[in-house]
Amino acid sequence: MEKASLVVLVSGSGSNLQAIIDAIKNQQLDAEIKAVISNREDAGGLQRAASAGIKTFFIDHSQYPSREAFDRAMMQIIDPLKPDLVILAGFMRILSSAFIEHYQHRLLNIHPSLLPKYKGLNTHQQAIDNHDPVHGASVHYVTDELDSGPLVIQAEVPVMTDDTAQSLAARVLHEEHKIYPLAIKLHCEGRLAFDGNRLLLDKQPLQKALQWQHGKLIQ
Ligand code: NHR
Ligand code: GAR
Repeated sequence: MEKASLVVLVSGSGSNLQAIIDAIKNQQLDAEIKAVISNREDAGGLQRAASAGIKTFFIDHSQYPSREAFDRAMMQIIDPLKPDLVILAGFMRILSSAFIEHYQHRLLNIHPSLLPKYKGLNTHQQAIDNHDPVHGASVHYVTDELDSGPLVIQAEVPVMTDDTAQSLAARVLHEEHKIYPLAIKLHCEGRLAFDGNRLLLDKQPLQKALQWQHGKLIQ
């Protein structure tokens, strides 16, 4: 099978991007990152990409008259690269339906909560405030409804009584770095597919997310 091409969108430090770069380097993932795009010029993710010899693009959302105009500018960068998969890795702009439809079924996000709990922002503080015993991260395909597309993999972490949003975020991020490359690998190997809007794994409906537990994927 030909190596899959990826485009990664970031806004922040890019540690998930780094986990993907490392998985490719270590031959755990047979793919090539064609470009990394950021809406923030100071994103650590742009530096990580440059250090890995990956083409980078900075595109400032505040210079566009609408969300859709910004999204169309990103599409003009992405489309000539013909990616098999577009990856949101700490990308912080909500995307318009024009963008979502264009990359339907080949757009993945990682979200720092056990979806459907805590859609949107500030997930770690919400888990602490609600005294949740567990928290975690979810990889999902992106649909028009925010943080609600079909789930691929989830990982849980315990919430400690003395956790701050920062300490909890770090524990979650560690799991993110495991599950995101794995979900990307499943997509690139052609093991994930859609039947209408239903997600299939190895041709069977994926009723609930795969769970990452004790270093293994469990169905
Ligand atoms: N777009 C769509 N249409 N659907 C999703 O599921 C998306 C999406 C874009 C990004 C990531 C998501 C997350 O995992 C994501 C999922 C940003 C915001 C947000 O409110 C919410 C969710 C996510 C990403 N962003 C503010 C906005 O006005 C800006 C915040 C900032 O710049 O710091 O876009 O959590
Ligand atoms: C990650 O925890 C990711 O799940 C979250 O931001 C962090 C990015 O870290 N994403 C969102 O909150 C999307 N709204 P990174 O830049 O080091 O990968």
